Amino acid sequence: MRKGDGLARDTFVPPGFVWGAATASYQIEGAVHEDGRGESIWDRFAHTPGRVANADTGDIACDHYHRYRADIALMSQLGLDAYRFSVAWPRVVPTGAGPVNAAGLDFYDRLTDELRAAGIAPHITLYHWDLPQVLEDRGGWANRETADAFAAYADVVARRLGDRAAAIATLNEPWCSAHLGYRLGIHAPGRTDAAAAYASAHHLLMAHGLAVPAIRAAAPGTPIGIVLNLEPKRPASPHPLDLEAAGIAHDQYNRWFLDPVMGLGYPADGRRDAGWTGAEVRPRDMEVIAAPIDFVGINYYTSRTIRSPLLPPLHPIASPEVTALGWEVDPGGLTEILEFVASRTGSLPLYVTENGAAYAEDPLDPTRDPERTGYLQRHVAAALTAIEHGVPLRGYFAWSLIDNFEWAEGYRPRFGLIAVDFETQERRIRDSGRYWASLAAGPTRAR
Ligand code: IFM
Repeated sequence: MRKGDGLARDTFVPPGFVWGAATASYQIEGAVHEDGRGESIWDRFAHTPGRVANADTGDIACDHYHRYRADIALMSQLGLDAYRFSVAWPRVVPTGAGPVNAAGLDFYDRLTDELRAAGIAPHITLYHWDLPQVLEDRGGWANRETADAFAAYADVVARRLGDRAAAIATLNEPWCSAHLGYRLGIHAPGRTDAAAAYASAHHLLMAHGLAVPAIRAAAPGTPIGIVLNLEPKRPASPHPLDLEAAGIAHDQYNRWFLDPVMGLGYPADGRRDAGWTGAEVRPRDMEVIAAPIDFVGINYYTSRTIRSPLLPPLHPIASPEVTALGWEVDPGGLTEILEFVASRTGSLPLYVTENGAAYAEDPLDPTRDPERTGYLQRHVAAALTAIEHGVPLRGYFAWSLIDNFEWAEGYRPRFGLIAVDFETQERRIRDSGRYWASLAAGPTRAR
C-alpha cells in the first residue's frame, strides 16, 4: 500500500504527501573558493570581525560540496521523499550579472541527478541569502537593478535544472534578507538603514515577480513558488494598545510579502506605521509581483508575544518553553499560520518548507535528542490538525537535514536530524532523524 492510500484523514497524511529535509548553500557547502565561485555577502560578513559568533565562517561548513554523494546516501537511509536545497548565485554567476560559471552550474546538475537517481525529489530554492558581493557593492537589494539580475540568474538555473526539479522557489524568507540584512544589521550585508530595508523588501518582491515568468518559460510545468517565514504575533494582554501593536506586527511580518504576491497589495496599516512612503513602487510593479504561482512554502519555528511600546513592560509569571536559541515552542502557532495563509491562498498547495529546533547537543551521545524529536512530533501533529481543517498542505521539510552554519550564531546551534562533528566531518543520524524516517516510511500516525 502506498503512503496514505485509503487511510483515515484524521490520523494519516493525504496521498502523495512529501516528507523532506532542507538545507541552504552557504550553510553547508563550504568550498567557497572552488571552481570559480564568486564572493557572496556572507563571505564578506562572516570574515568581518565581530559579525559572527566565535568568528565562524562558511568556508568549510559541512564540506557538502565535496561530500554531497555521501549526504545523499544519508538521505536515502532516512527514506526522504524530497530534499530542499538552495543554489548559490555566486557559484553560478560569480559577477552577479554576466557570464555563467559552467563549473558552478555543473555542481547543481550533478546534485540534481544524483538525488533523482536515489528517488529523492529535488526542491530547489534560488536565493537563500548569498547575494554576490559585487551586487552589494552596487547597492545590493536596495538597488532595483538587483531584481533584474536575479531574474536573469533564475532563467539560467531554470533552463539547466528546471526539467528535473520537483519545484522551484524564488526566494527564501525575504523578510530576513530585507530586515535582518538592511535594517537590523545582524545578517549580511549588515546595514542599519530602515529606508534601504523597505526598498530592499520591494525589490526582493520585484525579483520574485520578474523571475516567475522567466522560470515558467524556461521550465514549463515545473511548480514555482516562494518561501516565507511566518509566525503568530500574540498580544501580550487584552489591552487595546497591545491588540493594535500585535495587529501591526502581523501586517509587517506575515502580510508584507504574502499579500502582494497574492495580488492583495501591501497591508495599509503596517505600511503607515512603518513610515514607508512606497516611493520605490512604480506603475505595474504590483502586477509583476502578483505573477501567478503554484505553491507557497512556509517556514515556521515560533510565535512572538507583542507588547505595545506605549505600555510598561510585562513580567510574565511563568517562563515559556524555549529552544536553545530562546525561541518559544508553540506548535499551535503552526496550525494557526497554515490556516492564515490558506485564508489568502485558497486551494494553492502549501508546504512547510522549514520547521525544526536548535537544542544543546548531548555531550555523551550527540545522536540522542529527545527535545528535538518531541518538538518535531508536536509540530507534525499541529500540521495534521491544519490538514483536518482543510488546509491543502502537500509536504513537510525538517530544518535541517544536518547541523550547519547558523548565520550570525555560527556553528553552536544545532538543528540537524543528522549530527556533524565539525572537526572530522563525521555524520551520525540522530533519534529525530529516525523519527523523521518513520514518517517518511508512512503511512503516518503522528499522534
Ligand atoms: O538556519 C535558518 C535558515 O537558513 C532559514 N530559516 C531559519 C533557519 C533557523 O534559524
